[in-house]
Amino acid sequence: MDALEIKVKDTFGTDPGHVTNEQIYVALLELVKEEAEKKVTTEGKKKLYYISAEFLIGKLLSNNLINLGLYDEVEACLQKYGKTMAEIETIEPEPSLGNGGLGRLAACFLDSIATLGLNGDGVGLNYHFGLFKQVFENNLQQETPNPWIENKNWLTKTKRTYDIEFGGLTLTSCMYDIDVVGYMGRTTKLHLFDIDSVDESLVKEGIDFDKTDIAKNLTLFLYPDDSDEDGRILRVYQQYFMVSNAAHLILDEALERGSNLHDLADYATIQINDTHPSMVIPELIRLLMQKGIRMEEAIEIVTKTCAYTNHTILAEALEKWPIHYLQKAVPQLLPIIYELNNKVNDTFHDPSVAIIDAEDRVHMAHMDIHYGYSVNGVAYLHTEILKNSELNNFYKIYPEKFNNKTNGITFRRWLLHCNHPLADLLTELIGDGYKKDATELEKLSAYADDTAVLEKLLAVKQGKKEELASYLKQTQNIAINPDSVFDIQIKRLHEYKRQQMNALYVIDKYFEIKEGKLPKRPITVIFGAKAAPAYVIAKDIIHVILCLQEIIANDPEVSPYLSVVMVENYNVTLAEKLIPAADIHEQISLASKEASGTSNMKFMLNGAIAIGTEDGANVEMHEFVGDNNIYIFGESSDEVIAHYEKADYVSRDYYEKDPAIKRAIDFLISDTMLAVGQKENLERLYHELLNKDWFMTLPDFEDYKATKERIYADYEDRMTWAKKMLINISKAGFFSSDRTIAQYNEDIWHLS
Ligand code: AZC
Repeated sequence: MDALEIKVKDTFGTDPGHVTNEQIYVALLELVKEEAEKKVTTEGKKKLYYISAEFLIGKLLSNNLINLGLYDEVEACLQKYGKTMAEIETIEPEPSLGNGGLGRLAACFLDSIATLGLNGDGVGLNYHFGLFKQVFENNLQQETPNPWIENKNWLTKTKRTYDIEFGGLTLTSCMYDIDVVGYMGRTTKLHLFDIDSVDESLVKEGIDFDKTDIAKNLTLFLYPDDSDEDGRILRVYQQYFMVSNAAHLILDEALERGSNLHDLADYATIQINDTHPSMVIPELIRLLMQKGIRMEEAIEIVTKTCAYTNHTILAEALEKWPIHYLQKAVPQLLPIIYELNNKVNDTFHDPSVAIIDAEDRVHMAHMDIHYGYSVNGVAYLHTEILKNSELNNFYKIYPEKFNNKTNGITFRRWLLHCNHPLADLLTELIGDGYKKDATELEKLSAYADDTAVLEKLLAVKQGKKEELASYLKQTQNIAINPDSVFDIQIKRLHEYKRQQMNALYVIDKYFEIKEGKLPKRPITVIFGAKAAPAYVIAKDIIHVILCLQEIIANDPEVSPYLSVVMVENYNVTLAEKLIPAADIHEQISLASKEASGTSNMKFMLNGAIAIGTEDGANVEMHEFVGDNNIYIFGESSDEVIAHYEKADYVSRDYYEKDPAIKRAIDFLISDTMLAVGQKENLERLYHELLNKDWFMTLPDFEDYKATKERIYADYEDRMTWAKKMLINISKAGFFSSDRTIAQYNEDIWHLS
């Protein structure tokens, strides 16, 4: 009997043919948990704690089975009973414990930590609804709660609890664990802290709730709306709850392993993932002092233990908390933060590197840099920008702390799990060594001119396009033509990522088609994105895309040649369907603004070709694949930075100078758009682009358009295109998170 048969027999007293899919899911859940538990080890003196507000883990079942080496056996067993893993998978809810790249990166990193057998765990929060669920109504985004915790799930409640004190309130935490199974490796833990008193019924209309009742709302949502002060203070409560629990856990485990706390840095290293966990620094100092260590020494110990990763240069994303928020939520930290600030001021006498600014705000990143031992960016260009401009004053003080760790993705989820046919083809051609050592993908380049292989590659892509088409039809009632070219942009909605530029291009194409200039092959432009609930312009951009979708679908002159689709509630599960099906992927951020990007790597690995700016990790991709295998356009990051410095960009000049731009922008408030859209939203975006356009959509538009024409034309030479696909895949090895994590370990963590 197979493992699944035994499990079903033990649990339900029968065979898999006589139970429901839900019951099979439950049996597999149990099976995986048992197998994962067998691989928990805690070897090594030093342990890594990766603290993050987000862990965008996605569904876990298939991935865990793959990593345990059980997938094929289970799939074969299911087949015997007329079932498939694909069916079983639909039962699993997707936890949305993250928002975008930062959270997905944390999840990929845990997979690689486990795979490499490193002694490290993740620490975060157990949000009951995670990020909101997106629904579209009247071409507008609405937000609703996204429950994911069911009776049977991946969480295991542990006995670990701490009393966490806030100003005037003490809450008792409980720790839940999710096993993270490495690929043929060990199991690490994702520790998610929560409190028992959270009350889900607090959430009434949409995602609104009483933001002041901390005992009931603390872990309801990831990123609760921060457009008012109560919302922002709630975020401080959340962050402190996360790091205070983490700090207690770290000290307890270090003591258990023999530390005397003076030598904490030999037993623990903490990676602070963006600034959300930054309060771990003063909290650890506070706890060490409680245990009798003098402040000076406590500061020294913590500085040797904490390392900080920066994920963005956008000023608004670098957290600065007003002192009075901290005074309210975590008054016990303030004396320590004041002291940390005084030391900085006494040493450097430079307000630009102070922790507390003249407006009484605490700069979390500044605290991380002064009181951590490593600062890293997430792609070559990003780290250079940090060193040379954004954080230059800090770089001058601490050049030795700065280092780059170009992001990576786990090839288990983003190839083995999401694209079985491609993984099989690769194995057939180069063996399966690439599953453990991604650099082996290079071997594929031997087939760059092998027509039979190129044909197979195209067939795999076509199969995935057809799968996506039927999936979207089934799940969202969206019809797309698998014989069209799939041109995909999926990522958080943000003006710097310039979904609006893609939308303006769609408008331009719409006019060309109306004028009789028809594309050689129909084009399907697919978007997936959530906008932060309080980010008004981002929601306007979604509105425009949805309006275009409706207008074009209902225009018989245009719809045979062009269609626009915005998938609803873009999440990891959808990404797993969209990425293998993509022909072209859009990485069109304003140069200098995208720290790295990670969807670019996932698409590349799945044989899609990028159109992109020289930004983030695109720069490194470009270097690897060469000019012929990526479509680069637009101003360079130096040019963009110069515009900001000189403040010389005037969007209206472009509008007046370029008739195509004028036509596209005017269309936003045309009768055609107003017939399906909301005047207020459309006019707001129109004025924004015309009078501000802070992320410089218009200067790159002409080049973008020309490059799109080139990429669509090149797509028609199918063999040359397939060769580009193959070269992209063969060069993707560098972007494995196994490589990234090995580098973190070698340069920062030093785990044995
Ligand atoms: C993202 C960056 O925008 C993206 O470029 C990067 O690839 C990713 O982190 C992982 O490093 N940032 C976020 O998702 N969120 C924030 C607040 O920066």
